[in-house]
Amino acid sequence: MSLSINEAAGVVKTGKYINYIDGEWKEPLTGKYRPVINPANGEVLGEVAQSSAVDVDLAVAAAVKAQKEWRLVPAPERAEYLFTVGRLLKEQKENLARMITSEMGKVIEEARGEVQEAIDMAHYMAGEGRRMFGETMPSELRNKFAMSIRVPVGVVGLITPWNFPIAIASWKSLPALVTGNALVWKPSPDTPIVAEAFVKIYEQAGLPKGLINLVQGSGPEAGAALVEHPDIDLIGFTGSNAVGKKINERAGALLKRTSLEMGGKNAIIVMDDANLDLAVESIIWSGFGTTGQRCTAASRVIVHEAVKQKLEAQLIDAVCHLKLGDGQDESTDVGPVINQAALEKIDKYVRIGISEGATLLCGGKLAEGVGNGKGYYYEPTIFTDVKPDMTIAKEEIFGPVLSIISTKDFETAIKVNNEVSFGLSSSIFTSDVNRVFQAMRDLDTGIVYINAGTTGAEIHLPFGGTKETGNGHRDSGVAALDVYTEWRAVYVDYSNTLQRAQIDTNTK
Ligand code: UN1
Repeated sequence: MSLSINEAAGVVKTGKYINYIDGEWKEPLTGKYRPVINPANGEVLGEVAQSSAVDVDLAVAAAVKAQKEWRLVPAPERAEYLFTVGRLLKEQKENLARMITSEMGKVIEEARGEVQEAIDMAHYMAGEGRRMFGETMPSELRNKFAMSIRVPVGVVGLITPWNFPIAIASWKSLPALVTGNALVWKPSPDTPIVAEAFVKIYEQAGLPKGLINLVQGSGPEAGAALVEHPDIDLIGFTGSNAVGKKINERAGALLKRTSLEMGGKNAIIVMDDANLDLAVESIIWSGFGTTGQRCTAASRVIVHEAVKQKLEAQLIDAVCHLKLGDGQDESTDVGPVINQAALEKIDKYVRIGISEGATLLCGGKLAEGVGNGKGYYYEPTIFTDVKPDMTIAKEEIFGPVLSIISTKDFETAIKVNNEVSFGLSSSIFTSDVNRVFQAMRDLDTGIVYINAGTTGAEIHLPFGGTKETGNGHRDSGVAALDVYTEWRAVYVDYSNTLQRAQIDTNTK
């Protein structure tokens, strides 16, 4: 078999990407596989298992068994494994980054940033092993002690996307483990290679067997089996709105917990008093970084009419300088999109934009002549004169397409930002301190940036959004502990008498 990408960096070898169940690497019982493709050049990187419910059953059984012992391990001791995971991620940072670029296409500098995000998360959540604060509070009765403590939820099913294949997996797996849960993880079938590498790091760190189980496969088969499984207590999901809704409906009927992080339609507001040069740089970075395939990517620019023309001219000029290509090349600015289906979806939206009357400023078509011609490249695209009710201004495209919407004032800009169905990230460029604080209050998104683009969330803050972006939960930050733990209220009565709350009190 030929070695594929960047042999020198010692990274991706063609091979079979299989399951990890109860501490062992196992072929799927289905015996089915599908190819893994490098989106930059169409090269086959290997094949990934297509597991089904029978594989999921084995993984869940292993997790149930392992969690029984794990929940009794003191959290600071659990955290020791996480510190080791952090160290190993750091040691293997470059290889992991190369893998990410090979299988999902983001440029290498961003892939390194993504691995760093997982490292940060490992260290942060390891620290939680010595915090994981509960509360103590006074009891209303004498000689009685009251407190709340966190207990693990149990066995957690994780379903993660391809766009941040290690960072998002780290946001969910690390807090779940440190709080005493066991896991069954189904990564995206587009990024099985880095998923395997991440599990190998857990294995190398000596994590007891059965605590993390990897089931490679598709959403409709392996993912659905995870949602259906009676021993799965919680589903942590990041992905499309359509799939998230289905998961929530089914999990709701089964009374399972869900933590869902779904799309965005994020906007950058540029006011007439903004630093335009900074706004342009940030729009390019948030709009076309990761080829627009971040949940946090900017896909709308809401610009004050007084600076619209100037901003457009500067954006067109900046876009011209973006270099498309294989992300393994350090000089590439914009990599491919994930696959053929994504390419077609993006192009479909661009056609809709044109037919609904938006003005194409640049791009608007598949990029030709990039690399060997077999990759999935789309030209960075900017529309202007977009009206808030146009399809391209409302729906998530998940590609390198920006829509410029003009606004006459601040209030309208906020209103336009808020009237989409998603609420992940938003941003405003202005030098008016009053507007800054109004924006912090009124932008209806889970993340708000002032004088910075919509991307770049840090792992010690809550990540997630309002409205159809999520279901009220947050990844990362201390908020993640609320997802993976239950609150337990504990009362210790040391009076040696029957004391009746609400009755035997002196507060009458
Ligand atoms: C995502 O796109 O789902 O805030 C994650 C950011 C990154 C994470 C994005 N730190 O852009």
